[in-house]
Amino acid sequence: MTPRHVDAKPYAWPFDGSLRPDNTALIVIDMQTDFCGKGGYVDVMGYDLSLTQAPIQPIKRLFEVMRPLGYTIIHTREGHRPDLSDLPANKRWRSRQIGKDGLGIGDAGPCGRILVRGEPGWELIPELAPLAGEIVIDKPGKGSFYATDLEMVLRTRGIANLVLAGITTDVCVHTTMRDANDRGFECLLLSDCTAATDPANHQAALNMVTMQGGVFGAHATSAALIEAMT
Ligand code: C5J
Repeated sequence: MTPRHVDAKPYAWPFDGSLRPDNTALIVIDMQTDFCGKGGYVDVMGYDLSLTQAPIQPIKRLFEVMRPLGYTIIHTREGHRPDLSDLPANKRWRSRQIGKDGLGIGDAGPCGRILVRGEPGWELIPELAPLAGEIVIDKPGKGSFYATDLEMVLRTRGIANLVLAGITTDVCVHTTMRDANDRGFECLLLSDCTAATDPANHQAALNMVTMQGGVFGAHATSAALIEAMT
């Protein structure tokens, strides 16, 4: 088979040229109202929503290209059980240090209880709603592997290459990329389909990927990925 590579940094990705719909998945991390919608958690914390909203259109475009080609699409949602039995006390305490009026995870905010499963703010945004049959992973932490069946799903489908999109670059996306890399998955972070609540952290997260010959994988634009896939 002719090798297919994406023009990526610091190397043409994937390393072995094996970019195919049957072995490559797109994982879209935490595109929830709580992270990019008015009245959600990021908004309550006072961060600039335009930053975390920036990846919405590029991800939408990626769906339009990857879905008809047959690539696996996976969505994740960060959130906790309504009884908060899976919310560590320190995570809750820290979240209350910055939120308006001391609001934190589990508390009632403008979009319902913050990061609680089933609440309006916890839902994936309608623009990027999963199609029937697409996999949705619910995770209590920042990484997508911890306390989930993501690895089992990827292994069962024969996925070797993982394309990462979503928010936020420096937290849930990076944690997932690092965990995936340790598990042997070949990772590509999409620079325009991810964002952080601080642009400097977004840039730093991209730079980190390029160290040591691609210490966690590589990064590229969605345009470069689309060019390689089509
Ligand atoms: C955060 C995330 N930042 N999805 N979650 O708390 O990155």
